[in-house]
Amino acid sequence: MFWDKKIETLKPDELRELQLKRLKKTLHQVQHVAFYRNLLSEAGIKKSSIKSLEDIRKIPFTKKQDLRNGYPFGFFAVPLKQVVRIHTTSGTTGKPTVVGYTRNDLDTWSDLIARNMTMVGITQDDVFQNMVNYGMFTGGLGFHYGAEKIGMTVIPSATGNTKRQIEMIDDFGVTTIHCTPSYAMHLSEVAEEMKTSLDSLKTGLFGAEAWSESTRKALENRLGITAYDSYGMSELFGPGVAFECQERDGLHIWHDCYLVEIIDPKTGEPVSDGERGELVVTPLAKEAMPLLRYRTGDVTMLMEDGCLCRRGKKIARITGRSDDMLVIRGINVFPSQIEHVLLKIPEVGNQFMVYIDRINHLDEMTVEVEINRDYFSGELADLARLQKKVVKELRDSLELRTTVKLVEPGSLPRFEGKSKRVIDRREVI
Ligand code: DLL
Repeated sequence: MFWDKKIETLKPDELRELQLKRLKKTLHQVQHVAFYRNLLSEAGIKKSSIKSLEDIRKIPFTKKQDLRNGYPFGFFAVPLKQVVRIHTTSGTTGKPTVVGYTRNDLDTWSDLIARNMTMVGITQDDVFQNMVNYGMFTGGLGFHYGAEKIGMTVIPSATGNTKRQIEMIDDFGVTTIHCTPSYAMHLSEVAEEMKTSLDSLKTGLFGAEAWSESTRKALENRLGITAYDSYGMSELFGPGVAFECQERDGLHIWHDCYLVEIIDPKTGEPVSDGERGELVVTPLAKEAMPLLRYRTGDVTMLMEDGCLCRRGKKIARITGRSDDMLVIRGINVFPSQIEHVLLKIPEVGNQFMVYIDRINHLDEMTVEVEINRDYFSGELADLARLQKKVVKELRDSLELRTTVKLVEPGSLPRFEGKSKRVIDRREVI
């Protein structure tokens, strides 16, 4: 099943030709961004330097930190009046990374989502409940407009109130849901408690965080659905970058819109198909915020085996990160952000530990931090107040609820070498 059959079934040489044409257009587009003008001129790259797709390797990488340095609109390649939507990414210390979209970008993005959903047999006959955050997170509006484009009946239920979500699934005859896999597990448990079998459900689309085959099996059994993995990131529009087809063995990545490389994160050199490395992507159809060789930080590989349904290499499920970014309930968190928040509170010291667990299928983050005796009395009432303050500061900055435990000064481990302040006890694979 195809949303855009012509483009989804391009022959390899036609695809390469289109990719090269779009790469050249992207090189032209990035000239409107000072960062890229400098980057390309310093690397001695002119338009004529890029004659083939392989020549892309001459271009230096773009990193998340570069985007942060450009806050807020430094990476926009069009005047602000042509930017019709802004999203921001979670997971940065201080200011977030801003991503912008022109009207054409929004159209391209919703087309990609429509391709994904059509690929797994979803049609305008389906009723779709979108159970993710509708704010700055790209998962909400991204899926919303893709589903509307197909003509599905869309329920923008967003997050929270699981019982109400379940009632809506039952009352509205929802056939397709979208959420994080961990929320889907929670939903299935609450449905069991409510003794509701959610009979109308057929399909679950899950992404924004890593999940395993055993979670897939559990979700399929508990919810009576077929579950598909969906991958994306804000800097590459959002969701819709790669998606499983009905084979559910690797994700199709839309090669006409994303030029993919897998590199060794240490050397920056390409790795062979079938070998894991960091995914590097050059978007080929972005107007407002074009990027060159963007290092996603996500670890995957190009799969050697093709697929019956579409041409082009698939990528394997994301198995981790090449940096220290954590994905907790779909929200990106860097340990440095936690440190940043704690350092601003004088009553606590700068020694902390973070534990991440999966409790009742939901990610839970516990932060242990030492009390700073110089600033803090240690009175019981003050202790409770301080604990609440740390929870609030962390929530305001990370947009994430955490459990905070205040501990005695000197009781947390000290590190001589590289510190290991985050203990991730979730099992992914
Ligand atoms: O998570 C976009 C998205 C929304 C994808 C809804 C899928 C569904 P960000 O908030 O910018 O965007 O986070 C991007 O999340 O670099 C990965 O580390 C992680 N991630 C996203 N999808 C998957 C997945 C959205 N299917 C970051 N498996 C990425 C593993 C994923 N990790």
